[in-house]
Amino acid sequence: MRIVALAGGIGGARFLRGLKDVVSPEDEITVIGNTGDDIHLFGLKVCPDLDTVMYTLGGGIHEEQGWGRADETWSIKAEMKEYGVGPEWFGLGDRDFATHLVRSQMLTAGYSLSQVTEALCVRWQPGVRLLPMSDDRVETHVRITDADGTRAIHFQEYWVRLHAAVDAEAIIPVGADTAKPAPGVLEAIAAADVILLPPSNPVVSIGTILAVPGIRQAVSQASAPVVGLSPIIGGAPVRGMADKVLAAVGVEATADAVALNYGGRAAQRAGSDEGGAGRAAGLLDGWLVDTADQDAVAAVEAAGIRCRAVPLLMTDAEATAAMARAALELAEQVRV
Ligand code: FO1
Repeated sequence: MRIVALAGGIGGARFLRGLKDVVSPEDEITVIGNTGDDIHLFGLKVCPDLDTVMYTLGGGIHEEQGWGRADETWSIKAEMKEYGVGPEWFGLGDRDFATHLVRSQMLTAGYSLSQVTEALCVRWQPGVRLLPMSDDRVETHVRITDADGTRAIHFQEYWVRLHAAVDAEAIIPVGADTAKPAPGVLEAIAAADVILLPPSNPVVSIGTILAVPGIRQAVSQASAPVVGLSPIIGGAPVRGMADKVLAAVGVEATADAVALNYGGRAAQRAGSDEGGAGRAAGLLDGWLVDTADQDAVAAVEAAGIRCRAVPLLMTDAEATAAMARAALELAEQVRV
């Protein structure tokens, strides 16, 4: 079976680890990774979401943090501080720097981000095919207003330096409108037997992937069943600050609101939906909510999206595997 997952950082990577535990050896998993979190620092290109998937599935992740390397040291960071060269707020460890050095050296030599990612994965053997959503530069910025006035700042500054403490007025995936899907992305979606939307941030992770022209349409028109898992449990994000960016796009931080924002596609699959002018094409056939959100099931089903309530807290490997199993089961139930 060919499984395609659109994934962001920590939540997505952890889910994928559980997915790997439940699939058979002959199944292929293709991950389309978000690159909107990418940031250029010290002349290097850092790809947080691609690296989190690669390190998590490859066994190098710092487990508690969910990002960066295990057994990290910080000599380079300390030396940069001595030189007074910032930013200090983004923690790049010595081992992690090697990834960014190899990536940046290859990009400078003319390799594409896809080729670089493939090369880095030769070392890490994540057990999935990891494709960047695009080889073109896309960087998510956030418009905020604070004492310094209204301005757009890089997503990482909003997330890491400000801890999303100020309201996000707008989320702008800079470059998305002219970006092209990376080689193999549209083909993987079209050839998929199952498409999964893991519990990643629906705005800045999965939303950014869908903002690359062609990707949302490809998912919406895919013959494979599309099943998502709610990143919101009991009205709050499990980790991170998804509620802050959901507010920026006018979506309530509830399990059903996130599903409705992705939209259902039962109507268009039945051929009865002429696709309202300007309305984004619906994506979902199925949606998993946590047992705490049992009362959200009816609203999701009313939108033509099959919905089930199962435990969605990735407390350990078994819980995560059970979630992945539930998602694959729901995919079979909604397969037309
Ligand atoms: N997140 C933090 O909260 N603090 C950090 O200092 C930090 C550094 C960092 C370095 C490399 C990397 O790949 C990720 C890093 N992250 C850090 C996490 C990052 O902000 C998030 O993983 C994603 O961008 C959001 O999913």
